[in-house]
Amino acid sequence: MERTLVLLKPDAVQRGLIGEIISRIEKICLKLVGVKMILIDKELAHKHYSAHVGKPFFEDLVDFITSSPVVAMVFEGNNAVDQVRSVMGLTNPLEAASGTIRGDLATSIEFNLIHGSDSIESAENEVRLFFSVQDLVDYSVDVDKWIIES
Ligand code: D4T
Repeated sequence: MERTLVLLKPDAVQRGLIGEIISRIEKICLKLVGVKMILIDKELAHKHYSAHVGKPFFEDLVDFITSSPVVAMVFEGNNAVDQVRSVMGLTNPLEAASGTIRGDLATSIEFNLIHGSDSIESAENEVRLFFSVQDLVDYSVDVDKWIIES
């Protein structure tokens, strides 16, 4: 079953939006299989954002993500990667559709509340970066038969 990494960024935690954002993801029938609150250190931030090294916003991005705790989560379900990207909305909240997390709640491209893996390959790498195998829980829910395509 497909899994994806979600980070509720420091602005989401500081603004008291943890519950609201988790609720929106639960409502699209993705199952939470791992969760922890952590303070990301510079080393982890550099690894997580390695694709952005050298870009003009890289240092600000690292400063921001290490500035305050984040909630790291793994969600599982059909097309989990694309489903989360869809409910997140576009990177820039000004371009994100109404009804998406960023479109409704985020304040700027820097303070855009949430990270979600952008491909199945990055999801596998990112889940490994933030969670060990024993941190993730394998369980079924009774509504699976209404959710999981066979
Ligand atoms: P993340 O990676 O946080 O899920 O965001 P996206 O996948 O939607 O967007 P991204 O990788 O292009 O950007 C990563 C991160 O950098 C911030 N950012 C981005 C920024 O501060 N200024 C910028 O110009 C861009 C493009 C926002 C998200």
